[in-house]
Amino acid sequence: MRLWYAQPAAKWTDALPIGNGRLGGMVFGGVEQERIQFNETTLWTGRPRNYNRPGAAQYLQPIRQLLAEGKQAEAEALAAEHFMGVRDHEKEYDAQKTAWLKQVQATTVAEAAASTHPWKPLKLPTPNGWESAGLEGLDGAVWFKTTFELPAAWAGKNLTLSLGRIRDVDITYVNGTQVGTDEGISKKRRYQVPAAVLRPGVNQLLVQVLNFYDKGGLIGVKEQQPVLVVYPEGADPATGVPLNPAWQYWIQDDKPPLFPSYQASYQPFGDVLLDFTQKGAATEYYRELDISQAVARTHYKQAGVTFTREYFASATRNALVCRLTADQKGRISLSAQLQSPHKNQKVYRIDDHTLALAVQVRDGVLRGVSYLRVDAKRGKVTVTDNQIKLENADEATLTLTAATNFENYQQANAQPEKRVEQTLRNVSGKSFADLKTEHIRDYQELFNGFSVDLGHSQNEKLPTDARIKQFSPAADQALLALYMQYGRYLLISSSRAGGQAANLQGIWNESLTPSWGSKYTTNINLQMNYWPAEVLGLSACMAPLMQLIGETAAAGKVTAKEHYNARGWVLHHNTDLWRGTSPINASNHGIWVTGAAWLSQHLWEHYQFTHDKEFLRQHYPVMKEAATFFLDFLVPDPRTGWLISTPSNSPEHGGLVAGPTMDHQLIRELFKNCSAAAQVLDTDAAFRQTFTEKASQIAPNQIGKHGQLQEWLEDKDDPTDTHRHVSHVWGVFPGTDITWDTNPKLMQAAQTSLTQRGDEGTGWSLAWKVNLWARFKDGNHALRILEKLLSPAENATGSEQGGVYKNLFDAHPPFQIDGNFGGATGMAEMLLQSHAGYLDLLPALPTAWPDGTIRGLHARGGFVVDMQWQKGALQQLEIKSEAGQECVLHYGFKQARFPTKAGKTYKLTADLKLK
Ligand code: FUC
Repeated sequence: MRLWYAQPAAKWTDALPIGNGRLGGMVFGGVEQERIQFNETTLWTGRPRNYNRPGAAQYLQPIRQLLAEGKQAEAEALAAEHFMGVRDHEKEYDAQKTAWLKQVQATTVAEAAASTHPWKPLKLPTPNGWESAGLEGLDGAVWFKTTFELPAAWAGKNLTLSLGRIRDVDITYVNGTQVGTDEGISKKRRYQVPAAVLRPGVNQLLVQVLNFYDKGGLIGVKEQQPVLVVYPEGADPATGVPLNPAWQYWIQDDKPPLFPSYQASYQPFGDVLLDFTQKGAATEYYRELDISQAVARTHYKQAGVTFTREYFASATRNALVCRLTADQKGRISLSAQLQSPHKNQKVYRIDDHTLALAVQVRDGVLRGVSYLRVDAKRGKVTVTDNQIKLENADEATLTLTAATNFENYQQANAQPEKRVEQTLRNVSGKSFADLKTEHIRDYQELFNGFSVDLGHSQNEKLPTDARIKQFSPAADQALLALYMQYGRYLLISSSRAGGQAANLQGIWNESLTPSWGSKYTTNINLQMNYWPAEVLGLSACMAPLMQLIGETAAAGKVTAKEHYNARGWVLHHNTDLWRGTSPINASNHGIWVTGAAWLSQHLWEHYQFTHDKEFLRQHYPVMKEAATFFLDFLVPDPRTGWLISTPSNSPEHGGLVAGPTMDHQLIRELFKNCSAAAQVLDTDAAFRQTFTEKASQIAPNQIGKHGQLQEWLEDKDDPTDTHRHVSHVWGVFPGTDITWDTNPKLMQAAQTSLTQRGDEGTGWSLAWKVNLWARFKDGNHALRILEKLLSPAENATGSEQGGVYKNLFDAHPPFQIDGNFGGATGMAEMLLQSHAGYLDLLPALPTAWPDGTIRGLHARGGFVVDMQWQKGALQQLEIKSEAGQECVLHYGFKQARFPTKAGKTYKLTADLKLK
């Protein structure tokens, strides 16, 4: 239950995550300097606004018509123009951009070259943008300069200058003459430099880069190809002369107009930096994250003194707490600072113990305030407007709190100062020991309900990074058990009642421009985040998702009306803090109509796992409204007469289409679940009838010419296509549309489809495949994919692949947390399934897990299962009934059923006989 390392974190994905659902911290554990990068769950860009395009609905029929006529390109073009949601700033942007360009281009190249500007050195290229070289969040006009030496033999020749890819625009000058300009991140800049421009000896190169949003600068090229070179026109680039690597840059203007954005991005908040007075080498270093307690620790010896730090994120107090101790008195001396990547920020003194950081996001209405308080045992504390100084203390406790002015998705009028003051008052006077005891008790209430043991090996003694490097399922079963528990740890840390739902990075993000905005992608990723919640006993962590569903249901009602003239609610493939529900990005993948259908499945599943009728009564209207949308939206396919979903998309694959298989599975399941829910609640008899009828008219799953389950209405799948999304097998997992019992032929076809897609993938794609192979009941195949999910994400060449970082964070790449959650769920799915009307015990047990014990697996029907197996065979079984439902069991060919009483535990033999 520990992740541990023999050295401090060198980068963010080495650092150890702590969190309480509202605050997240990444602990680096440095010796001379500690860094705790932190987040607050409501600090996002953006603001409450209308995301829907007024009048979009009038284009629905024409788009449908074009698709029916087989004119996909035309349909996408029409949709791009009239059907996508509204971007923030889209109205004013063009005029502002023109004015800004005029202003930054008024500077001549001669003026720009002046050495009086504050030029600074930079190593180029910066493959992930200049952000990765420390220019975090920089957009604007930036000049770059360097030189190159012209070989005498090239005199009189035209040259080619190769600069690689540049974000977003470059205007390139040699010796003051413009030699090229281009726009777009995919273009590889290769410019002709006419002989007449060149000089013997040293030549000057200046590049003005205009970056409007997101990452910026000279980003090189992905494949091996020399860039930042000059060579004679037509010659082999490899024979070229490299540009002088001593590049310099000057930020001419960092305030371009705000770029139009469809949705908001999750933001970092700041960093706590502790600079220790004690210098010198450390011995006996280790740092760890103990996930049984949710406490991180750093430990080392320096100059004969043993130093220990402990950190945790208290949910009950909403604070990050860190205590520093030493085994000798008076040895703790440090200066503590607060920093932030936000340009708009201020650090100031609050009182004799407290320093504050205030930040304001550049594009949006949210601001945040964080207080850092230091309480020391003996020693001296001084607070100035930029730091807290601590001298010669015996020990010290740091308390960090943070809050924003976010009130709810429609209002940003809260008082962050009041919030942090209140939190600090709440903590003051409490001893570290009491806070820690309280924290552990609170955390373990959630964490302790589950345990897993899959076997042990020598590798367990290794530091976690070494275990990852040496990982194979046979060599280290315990790393998989740790990974499973870590998924639970991460969910508890990033998703608690009162906070926001876990986003693409859970709650941890250090970048102002995180990939995909670190928001909520609803065509797989957000849902995957919550796959472990029910089965792994963390139902309580669903609360923020339930809230998100309720709020997107309200917002999505407007989208249903504006875009489809339909009743009910609709959610497309993304949402954010402000609950955007309209289609975003591009029409070839942004128009996907079944986000609400998928989220509604989580409501029904919650009921299935808990049999909480009150919950169902409360949330049934949201399910029903999601279904009502489809009553209006589905249309008969002109060819077959089946009801189909059009326009839509098989997530991010194949463009805008009529009738993707996934939609039909989702809608069928939604109708079925609504009908079942109405029956449980004894309501809406007429509706039930409609749902049942309509469900039977929806286009069925079809088997195609390659034996595959068709991804689309037409039989056009490419069996060599290894696209990461496997949307059409949604009905196998997480759906229940296709099972071995109800339709073995379709199950076989789905398996063929998955085989054709292959075993590789991004992190989440691998995780999905683990669950799917578990449902196919092929445990060995599932384990092979788990092995890939746990492979090192960073390989020797520095490039990244799907797998895990040193801190066991999942790599898409980059870090994306869904794979952690999906992977943990997949392991549960290998050991217990309950979607087919019974509890299926050890349905996909791999041969590499001959012996094991698992306690606290949850099953539909409100059952909690403890199992022990040996040599691949079930030995002991205990089932607790929480809801008093009849218990139906399958184990291989054995079956049993018995009535249960709520609250009672039943012991069974391996033959499924009640003891
Ligand atoms: C979808 C996926 C990507 C990524 C993104 C967050 O767009 O296709 O792989 O996971 O969401």
